[in-house]
Amino acid sequence: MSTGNPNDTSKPAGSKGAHYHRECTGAALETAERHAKSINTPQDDGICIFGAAFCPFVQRAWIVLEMLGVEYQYREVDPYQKPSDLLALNPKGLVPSLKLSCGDKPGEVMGLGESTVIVEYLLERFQPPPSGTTLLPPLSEPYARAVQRLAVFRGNQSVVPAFYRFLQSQPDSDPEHHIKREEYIKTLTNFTQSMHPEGPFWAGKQISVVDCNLFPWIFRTTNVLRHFRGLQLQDWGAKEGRMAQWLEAMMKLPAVAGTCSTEELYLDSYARYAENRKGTSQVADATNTGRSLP
Ligand SMILES: N[C@@H](CCC(=O)N[C@@H](CS)C(=O)NCC(=O)O)C(=O)O
Repeated sequence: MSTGNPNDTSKPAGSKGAHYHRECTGAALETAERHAKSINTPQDDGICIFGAAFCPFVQRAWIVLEMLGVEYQYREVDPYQKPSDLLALNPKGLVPSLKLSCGDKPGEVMGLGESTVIVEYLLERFQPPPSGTTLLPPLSEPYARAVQRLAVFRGNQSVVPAFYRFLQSQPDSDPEHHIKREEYIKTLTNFTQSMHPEGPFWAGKQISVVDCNLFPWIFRTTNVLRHFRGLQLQDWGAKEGRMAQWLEAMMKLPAVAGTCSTEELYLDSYARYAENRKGTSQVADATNTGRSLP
């Protein structure tokens, strides 16, 4: 039997025989390996992202790094065995965290946490981005920028917490399980309805900060929630129509596909959430106690 302790490497957090992954797999592993080399010296203005293979908050920042085409180092850490250099960057010990030597004070290393703040920081710092792909409308269109930020804000308030409420709810013992399922589907329906009608991306032809920020949970709906909660594509409008078009367009982008591990990794990693094991994570604890997510 698994101990449920995510630090147990022999039979750690997954379901029977599941393996606790301490590195990415598949396309994400290739991307991580391409970015394994340290560029974070006081001389070279480097960025290092501290990430964990399974983490959707990491994936949103990672997609943005890839979309912008910037130089960075990817450093895989176990956020449940917080290494001291992670804690030095971010006292909460959460991933993603950025390690920056950004030249404001030469030689000084600075940390930054919170995935949505990290995304905003990257968008501001790399202007224009090396890839030429801007993920927000130009500064001359402040309203259009605000609308996209509002969609991110709404997604963070709805899709993200409802995902965990549904995943952690136990079908056999939670009398509200069905309600939580319907509530989650409703957040996805609302998100789909807020999309540009023609697409393929949220705002139309161009990928935006909205797509990058929400993709990780919607992607995990296609594998984690399908596997553990039986949620099929047709149940949430993803088999055809606008959501299907959006998912297909997102998965075609190398910056997105290249941050996805294989399905096995997600199923192993989320078994502890699906069984709602005690002490799974700060996110899981907050979900169980009705607090806002960390
Ligand atoms: N609000 C944070 C949440 C980040 C977060 O919860 N990350 C998880 C991994 S998905 C973590 O580091 N968990 C470690 C813990 O629970 O102690 C963000 O947006 O960056």
